[in-house]
Amino acid sequence: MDEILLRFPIEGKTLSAEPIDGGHINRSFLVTTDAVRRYVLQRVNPFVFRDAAAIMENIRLIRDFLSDGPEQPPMVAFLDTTDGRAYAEDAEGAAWRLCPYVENSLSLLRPESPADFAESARAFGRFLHALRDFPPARLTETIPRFHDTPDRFRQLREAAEADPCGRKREVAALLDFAFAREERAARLQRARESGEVPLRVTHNDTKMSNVLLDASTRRAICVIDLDTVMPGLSAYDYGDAIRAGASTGAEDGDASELDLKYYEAFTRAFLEACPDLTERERELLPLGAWTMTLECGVRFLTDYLSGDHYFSVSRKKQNLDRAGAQFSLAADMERKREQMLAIVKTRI
Ligand code: GN1
Ligand code: MG
Repeated sequence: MDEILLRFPIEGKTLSAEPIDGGHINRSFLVTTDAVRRYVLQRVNPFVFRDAAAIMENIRLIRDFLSDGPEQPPMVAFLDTTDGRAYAEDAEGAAWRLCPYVENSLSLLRPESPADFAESARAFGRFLHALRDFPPARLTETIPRFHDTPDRFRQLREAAEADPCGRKREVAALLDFAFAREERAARLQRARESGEVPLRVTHNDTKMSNVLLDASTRRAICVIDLDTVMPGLSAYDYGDAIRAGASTGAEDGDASELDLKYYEAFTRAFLEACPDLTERERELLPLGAWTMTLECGVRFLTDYLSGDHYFSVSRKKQNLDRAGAQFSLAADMERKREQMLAIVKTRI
């Protein structure tokens, strides 16, 4: 790591680099120096992101676009290396990048109040809205078919058939749960293909922890983790945020339910920040929440069956628990469907 840090124009001498927990894919470190500034150093997971150059180029394009626009939602800026590159490569070919640490900020795994959650809705909503005129086709799909739910089901089916770790029997009930919903889960993808809702530039990983809050005011500072900013649907960003933030339990915890207070707080703030969603987009938001929840469970379950190579785990059955928690949340959304629809339809 020291050798990597030497390739960036850091102020002062490095004193320490402490791991920052939270993400399931990349590895992040808080770098402290003997100067005033602190930094975040991040290793991009090359197994998940095959083309680091494309990610950094996407981020640059968005940054340039936003800094010219009227709304200018703030973004974290990565530093070029001393030889002018967007990242440094290690001996294994993995990309490392560096940005200033935003002092006095918080990244919450889960919102601590509906007000926190509404702040994340404002941040993700503003981001979506500010990029409404950015042509999605200019971005590289850093992970192709990322929110293509039918394709996620295909991968689950393949993993269950191959069953390389002999875990299929143990997860039979979860597999039944998922496959019983496969048809409905494909509706969002159909809406994308038929063009009934517009393709936008979306963040695609809108969990609460991907918004920085000001630790004193608890207002959103900016959204972070722009690696999966790609063409997508508004329902992805809305839906993934609800999945992660409006549940009563942890992502890898016991059965979760949908907390309607959080759901409503997020929905109001999101709709306010994105005033130009079409009627059809608005109608599809509850389906988006359910689909993103189920899809995430399908991805965790696929990874459990495949031997936990994608999402990092700190204990053996963590991906299994994550899948179970997503499915219980999706089941609760089925019970609360009418209430969800009513909240989305309410005009302020
Ligand atoms: C991963 O790396 P992180 O923690 O931001 C994943 C998301 C999942 C999320 C579940 C590139 O996000 O899609 O929703 O875990 N990111 C990628 O917590 O697969
Ligand atoms: Mg991410």
